[in-house]
Amino acid sequence: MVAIEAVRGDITEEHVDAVVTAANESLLGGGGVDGAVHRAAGPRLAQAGSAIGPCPPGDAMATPSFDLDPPVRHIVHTVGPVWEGGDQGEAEILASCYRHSLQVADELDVRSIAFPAIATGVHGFPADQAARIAVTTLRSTPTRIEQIRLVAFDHDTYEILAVALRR
Ligand code: AR6
Repeated sequence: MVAIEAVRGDITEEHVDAVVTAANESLLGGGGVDGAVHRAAGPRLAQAGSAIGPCPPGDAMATPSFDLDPPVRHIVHTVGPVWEGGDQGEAEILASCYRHSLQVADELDVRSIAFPAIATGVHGFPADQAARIAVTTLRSTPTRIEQIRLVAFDHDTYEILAVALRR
Protein backbone atom coordinates (compact mmCIF):
# COMPACT_ATOMS: atom_id res chain seq x y z
CA MET A 1 0.00 0.00 0.00
CA VAL A 2 1.14 3.51 -0.72
CA ALA A 3 2.59 5.50 2.18
CA ILE A 4 1.49 9.14 2.28
CA GLU A 5 3.17 11.68 4.53
CA ALA A 6 3.17 15.44 4.98
CA VAL A 7 6.48 17.27 5.14
CA ARG A 8 7.44 20.90 5.33
CA GLY A 9 9.94 22.38 2.89
CA ASP A 10 10.85 23.38 -0.65
CA ILE A 11 9.68 20.78 -3.15
CA THR A 12 12.75 21.36 -5.35
CA GLU A 13 14.85 19.81 -2.59
CA GLU A 14 12.87 16.58 -2.32
CA HIS A 15 14.67 13.27 -2.93
CA VAL A 16 11.99 11.53 -4.98
CA ASP A 17 11.68 10.09 -8.49
CA ALA A 18 9.13 12.69 -9.59
CA VAL A 19 8.15 16.19 -8.52
CA VAL A 20 4.71 17.61 -9.30
CA THR A 21 4.36 21.28 -10.13
CA ALA A 22 1.19 23.39 -9.98
CA ALA A 23 1.47 24.83 -13.47
CA ASN A 24 -0.58 27.07 -15.71
CA GLU A 25 -1.99 25.79 -18.99
CA SER A 26 0.93 27.02 -21.09
CA LEU A 27 3.47 24.88 -19.18
CA LEU A 28 5.93 27.72 -19.77
CA GLY A 29 6.41 28.45 -16.08
CA GLY A 30 4.87 30.90 -13.66
CA GLY A 31 5.09 32.04 -10.05
CA GLY A 32 4.83 30.14 -6.76
CA VAL A 33 5.90 26.52 -6.78
CA ASP A 34 5.98 26.48 -10.57
CA GLY A 35 8.48 29.34 -10.58
CA ALA A 36 10.67 27.50 -8.09
CA VAL A 37 10.54 24.28 -10.12
CA HIS A 38 11.39 26.09 -13.37
CA ARG A 39 14.28 27.94 -11.75
CA ALA A 40 15.67 24.71 -10.35
CA ALA A 41 15.18 22.69 -13.55
CA GLY A 42 16.56 25.37 -15.85
CA PRO A 43 15.36 26.89 -19.15
CA ARG A 44 15.01 23.55 -20.94
CA LEU A 45 11.92 22.89 -18.81
CA ALA A 46 9.94 25.69 -20.46
CA GLN A 47 11.03 24.45 -23.88
CA ALA A 48 9.83 20.96 -23.03
CA GLY A 49 6.60 22.38 -21.62
CA SER A 50 5.87 24.37 -24.75
CA ALA A 51 6.44 21.25 -26.84
CA ILE A 52 3.77 19.21 -25.01
CA GLY A 53 1.38 21.93 -23.80
CA PRO A 54 -1.11 23.42 -23.39
CA CYS A 55 -2.41 21.32 -20.52
CA PRO A 56 -6.10 21.74 -19.58
CA PRO A 57 -7.13 22.11 -15.92
CA GLY A 58 -7.37 18.73 -14.19
CA ASP A 59 -4.93 17.07 -16.56
CA ALA A 60 -1.23 16.23 -16.03
CA MET A 61 1.77 15.92 -18.36
CA ALA A 62 5.36 14.86 -17.72
CA THR A 63 8.72 16.19 -18.80
CA PRO A 64 12.28 15.32 -17.81
CA SER A 65 13.60 17.04 -14.71
CA PHE A 66 16.63 18.58 -16.47
CA ASP A 67 18.83 20.40 -13.92
CA LEU A 68 17.08 19.09 -10.79
CA ASP A 69 19.41 16.88 -8.79
CA PRO A 70 19.00 13.08 -8.86
CA PRO A 71 17.13 11.02 -7.85
CA VAL A 72 14.51 13.32 -9.39
CA ARG A 73 13.97 12.16 -12.98
CA HIS A 74 10.56 13.53 -13.94
CA ILE A 75 8.48 16.62 -13.47
CA VAL A 76 4.72 16.16 -13.61
CA HIS A 77 2.94 19.36 -14.61
CA THR A 78 -0.68 19.62 -13.52
CA VAL A 79 -3.05 22.57 -13.77
CA GLY A 80 -5.31 23.16 -10.80
CA PRO A 81 -8.67 24.95 -10.81
CA VAL A 82 -8.97 28.65 -10.14
CA TRP A 83 -11.24 28.96 -7.08
CA GLU A 84 -14.45 30.76 -8.04
CA GLY A 85 -16.51 30.01 -4.94
CA GLY A 86 -16.72 26.23 -5.22
CA ASP A 87 -19.67 25.74 -7.57
CA GLN A 88 -17.69 25.67 -10.80
CA GLY A 89 -16.45 22.11 -10.50
CA GLU A 90 -13.31 23.14 -8.64
CA ALA A 91 -13.30 20.11 -6.33
CA GLU A 92 -13.64 17.65 -9.22
CA ILE A 93 -10.87 19.40 -11.18
CA LEU A 94 -8.55 19.32 -8.17
CA ALA A 95 -9.22 15.60 -7.58
CA SER A 96 -8.53 15.04 -11.27
CA CYS A 97 -5.13 16.77 -10.89
CA TYR A 98 -4.06 14.31 -8.20
CA ARG A 99 -5.48 11.29 -10.05
CA HIS A 100 -3.93 12.16 -13.40
CA SER A 101 -0.58 13.02 -11.82
CA LEU A 102 -0.44 9.55 -10.27
CA GLN A 103 -1.43 7.93 -13.57
CA VAL A 104 1.25 9.82 -15.50
CA ALA A 105 3.86 8.93 -12.88
CA ASP A 106 2.81 5.27 -12.91
CA GLU A 107 3.40 5.12 -16.66
CA LEU A 108 6.97 6.34 -15.99
CA ASP A 109 7.57 3.65 -13.35
CA VAL A 110 7.94 6.21 -10.59
CA ARG A 111 8.18 4.79 -7.07
CA SER A 112 8.25 8.05 -5.06
CA ILE A 113 6.61 11.38 -5.80
CA ALA A 114 6.25 14.79 -4.14
CA PHE A 115 3.16 16.97 -4.50
CA PRO A 116 2.73 20.65 -3.61
CA ALA A 117 -0.60 21.88 -2.25
CA ILE A 118 -2.04 22.30 -5.74
CA ALA A 119 -4.30 25.36 -6.33
CA THR A 120 -4.02 26.70 -2.77
CA GLY A 121 -1.76 29.65 -3.62
CA VAL A 122 -2.43 31.99 -6.53
CA HIS A 123 -5.50 29.94 -7.51
CA GLY A 124 -7.12 30.54 -4.11
CA PHE A 125 -8.53 27.08 -3.32
CA PRO A 126 -9.27 26.84 0.45
CA ALA A 127 -6.38 24.89 1.95
CA ASP A 128 -8.37 22.61 4.28
CA GLN A 129 -10.79 21.49 1.60
CA ALA A 130 -7.89 21.02 -0.83
CA ALA A 131 -6.02 18.87 1.69
CA ARG A 132 -9.03 16.59 2.18
CA ILE A 133 -9.43 16.20 -1.58
CA ALA A 134 -5.70 15.47 -1.98
CA VAL A 135 -5.66 12.78 0.69
CA THR A 136 -8.96 11.15 -0.32
CA THR A 137 -8.01 11.05 -4.00
CA LEU A 138 -4.49 9.76 -3.43
CA ARG A 139 -5.75 7.02 -1.11
CA SER A 140 -8.44 5.85 -3.55
CA THR A 141 -6.43 5.88 -6.79
CA PRO A 142 -4.78 2.55 -7.65
CA THR A 143 -1.03 3.03 -8.13
CA ARG A 144 2.29 1.19 -8.05
CA ILE A 145 3.90 4.23 -6.38
CA GLU A 146 5.19 3.37 -2.92
CA GLN A 147 5.83 6.77 -1.37
CA ILE A 148 3.89 10.04 -1.67
CA ARG A 149 5.17 13.17 0.03
CA LEU A 150 2.80 16.13 0.43
CA VAL A 151 5.14 19.10 0.63
CA ALA A 152 3.93 22.15 2.55
CA PHE A 153 5.83 25.37 2.01
CA ASP A 154 4.46 26.99 5.17
CA HIS A 155 3.52 25.88 8.66
CA ASP A 156 -0.26 26.33 8.29
CA THR A 157 -0.39 24.16 5.18
CA TYR A 158 1.67 21.52 6.95
CA GLU A 159 -0.76 21.44 9.88
CA ILE A 160 -3.76 21.25 7.56
CA LEU A 161 -2.23 18.34 5.63
CA ALA A 162 -1.30 16.54 8.85
CA VAL A 163 -4.91 16.82 10.07
CA ALA A 164 -6.25 15.53 6.74
CA LEU A 165 -3.90 12.54 6.92
CA ARG A 166 -5.07 11.67 10.46
CA ARG A 167 -8.71 11.38 9.40
N1 AR6 B 1 7.86 24.17 -2.61
C1 AR6 B 1 6.66 23.69 -2.15
N2 AR6 B 1 5.53 24.42 -2.17
C2 AR6 B 1 5.61 25.69 -2.62
C3 AR6 B 1 6.81 26.25 -3.11
C4 AR6 B 1 7.98 25.43 -3.09
N3 AR6 B 1 9.16 25.88 -3.52
N4 AR6 B 1 6.56 27.54 -3.49
C5 AR6 B 1 5.25 27.77 -3.24
N5 AR6 B 1 4.67 26.66 -2.71
P1 AR6 B 1 0.96 28.22 -6.13
P2 AR6 B 1 -1.53 27.44 -7.54
C6 AR6 B 1 3.28 26.43 -2.27
O1 AR6 B 1 0.53 29.64 -6.15
O2 AR6 B 1 -2.37 28.04 -6.48
C7 AR6 B 1 1.70 29.86 -10.89
O3 AR6 B 1 1.98 31.11 -11.41
C8 AR6 B 1 2.43 27.64 -1.99
O4 AR6 B 1 2.75 28.19 -0.71
O5 AR6 B 1 2.36 27.90 -6.51
O6 AR6 B 1 -1.87 26.08 -8.07
C9 AR6 B 1 1.40 28.81 -11.93
O7 AR6 B 1 2.12 29.00 -13.13
C10 AR6 B 1 1.05 26.99 -1.99
O8 AR6 B 1 0.82 26.32 -0.75
O9 AR6 B 1 0.03 27.32 -7.14
C11 AR6 B 1 -0.09 29.00 -12.12
O10 AR6 B 1 -0.37 30.10 -12.96
C12 AR6 B 1 1.17 25.93 -3.10
O11 AR6 B 1 2.58 25.76 -3.32
C13 AR6 B 1 -0.58 29.34 -10.74
O12 AR6 B 1 0.53 29.94 -10.07
C14 AR6 B 1 0.49 26.25 -4.41
O13 AR6 B 1 0.65 27.66 -4.68
C15 AR6 B 1 -0.97 28.11 -9.98
O14 AR6 B 1 -1.51 28.47 -8.74
